[in-house]
Amino acid sequence: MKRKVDDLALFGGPAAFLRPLFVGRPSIGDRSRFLERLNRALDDKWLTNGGPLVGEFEERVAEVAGVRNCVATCNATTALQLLYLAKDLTGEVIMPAMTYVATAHAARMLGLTPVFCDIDPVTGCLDPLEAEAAITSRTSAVVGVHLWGRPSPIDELEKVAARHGLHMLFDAAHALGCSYRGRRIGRFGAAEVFSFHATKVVNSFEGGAVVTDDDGLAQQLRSMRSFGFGADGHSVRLGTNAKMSEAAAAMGLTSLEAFGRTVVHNRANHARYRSELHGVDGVSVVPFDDDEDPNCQYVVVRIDEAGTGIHRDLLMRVLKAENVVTQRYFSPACHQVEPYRTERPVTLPRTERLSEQVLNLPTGPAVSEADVRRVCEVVRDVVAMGAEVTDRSRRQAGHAPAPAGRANATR
Ligand code: T4K
Repeated sequence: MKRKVDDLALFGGPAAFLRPLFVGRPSIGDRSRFLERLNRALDDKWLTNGGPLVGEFEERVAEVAGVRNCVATCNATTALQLLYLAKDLTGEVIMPAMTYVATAHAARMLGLTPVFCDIDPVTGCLDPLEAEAAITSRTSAVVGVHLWGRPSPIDELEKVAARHGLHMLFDAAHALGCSYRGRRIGRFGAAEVFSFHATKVVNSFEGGAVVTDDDGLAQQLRSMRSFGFGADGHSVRLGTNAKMSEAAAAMGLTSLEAFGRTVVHNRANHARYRSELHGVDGVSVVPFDDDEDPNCQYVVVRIDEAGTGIHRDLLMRVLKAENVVTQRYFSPACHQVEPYRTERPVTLPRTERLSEQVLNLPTGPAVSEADVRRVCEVVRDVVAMGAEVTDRSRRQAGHAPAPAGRANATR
């Protein structure tokens, strides 16, 4: 227990954990199964270019998403790019700024203009009214992002896109296995994109996939991920090298086998965080709707300095010193970073407020229930002396302490 400021590791006390706890520890699954698969690929001397493991991985992912086609790629950023290209997007693309910068960069790299719109303040997902208000004669698509695995307001966004003749696409990087109104994420819009990065709920080292029920689109994407080759092995369209390797698929398949267990574990961690942090002033765990089949790969808390007396960024530093390594998904938001803040300055009040408060706490298979209890204990202790911690940190940095009663307003 941290009773006084001096007990905190940031100010010289012993760290709460001997080894760091992380947000994005990979879910590896049964290592021997992975090595078996890898050995098979090595024995067969077939490492990439349409190997059997990638094919099997695509089938499994398509099953999980309840969709006809899965086109696996080397990462999700490239998958987004291929999809934008395949759908022939032009001009402006509407999207939330509360997302990983990859959603926007994938568009900008193709010469498109990401147009950032504000979000629902609770879910953090794109607000359909804001999206509709941002449509111009140059708009070609709306890209929804299922932030932290929470589904976007899909029906409403699809209606907006249909009313204006726009393409509707979804960045589902966080949402494998999740659902929306009883339907699996993966079948919405023209296509959806998953990420299988090492930090994701299912990992293939690096990896991504476009999933779609549109057979023609899938065929086009398969060709585009492999230099635009047609059936005869000659280029028939513009393409690149975006293939997933057999080694990546071996990891993906193994991680996917553990997916069910991982989700059960993540949900238990999430529930534990909610109960342990319930009633802590200024700290609220962002809830998931159980009907949405959340994979709970992220435990997101909002830190409201008015209640905690300590700013999110200082809390993050305090926790890091305790070996609790948190993340800010997503802060700064996309419109606050280059090249967007210079190219197209915009103010998004709800995004900025959420982005200022958001903090992701460690979870995943490597984080046990006991770890969660201990992390929460530390958070409770720090918040109980939040104003004092803030003052100490200011003094350490050579600033005057906050005026009495105004500690909340300082960083
Ligand atoms: N759309 C959305 C909405 C996304 O969130 C992302 C990616 C994409 C698109 C693009 O997907 P990809 O092209 O990457 O497939 C991480 C990931 O690199 C990124 O994939 C992910 N979103 C984003 C939310 O998180 P960082 O910069 O936070 O990663 P990093 O290296 O700081 O790792 C985070 C934590 O994970 C560390 O504290 C330690 C732990 N970790 C990380 C790695 C790489 C491990 O324990 N082992 C590892 O191997 O971006």
